[in-house]
Amino acid sequence: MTNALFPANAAPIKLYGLALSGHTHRVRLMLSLLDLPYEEIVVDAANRAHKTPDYLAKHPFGQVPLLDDNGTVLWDSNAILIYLAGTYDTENIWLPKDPLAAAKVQQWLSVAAGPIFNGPCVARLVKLFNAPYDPDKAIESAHTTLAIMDDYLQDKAFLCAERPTLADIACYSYIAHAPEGGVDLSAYSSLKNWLAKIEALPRFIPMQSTKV
Ligand SMILES: N[C@@H](CCC(=O)N[C@@H](CS)C(=O)NCC(=O)O)C(=O)O
Repeated sequence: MTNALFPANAAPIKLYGLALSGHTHRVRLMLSLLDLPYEEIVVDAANRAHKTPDYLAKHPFGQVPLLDDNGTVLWDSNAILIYLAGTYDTENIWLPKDPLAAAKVQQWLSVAAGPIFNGPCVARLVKLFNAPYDPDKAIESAHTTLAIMDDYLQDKAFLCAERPTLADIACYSYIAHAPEGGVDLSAYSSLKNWLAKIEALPRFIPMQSTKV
């Protein structure tokens, strides 16, 4: 049974991504949670396929993920989450229509694009791909953000509501994989409970782990 809002004869949604990219994972996870048909096209990053004129015509920053939903082309993982929820959320739970509730989800999309990127994501980029960032600064920044989130989640099931929203999906991937960047999660019990609740959702799919 696939998503009731997805046109019956339409081709599967195309997701251009990378297996170890948390930005790609958050989109892959949302596609799965919404039970949408999709095919993933692995971008040949080693050969800089994401910097070719063809790819740059679709994504001016030459990054993954990129989504192509039968000709509707979108880049930026958080923007893609908003599109998917707005178009295919049969229950209207992932992105509330109420402006205040929607703004509260947006707060966490900004946390995902800012502090979570600069902390756990960058620490992992250094460890896995030798990215040219300061690892100590990224690990310290990760702990600052994770401690705030752990405290915030002490009396909450999810970031914005009793049910998961896009806020949780945007923040999940790089926090779940923070240990791969040398960021120890053991002190953050609320955060670990929150990760487990996301992992227990029907149709949850994990991101590939690495040996680091
Ligand atoms: N704000 C972007 C960030 C995406 C991003 O940083 N993607 C990385 C992989 S995780 C990438 O494509 N890096 C290659 C590059 O920037 O050239 C999003 O949310 O989609």
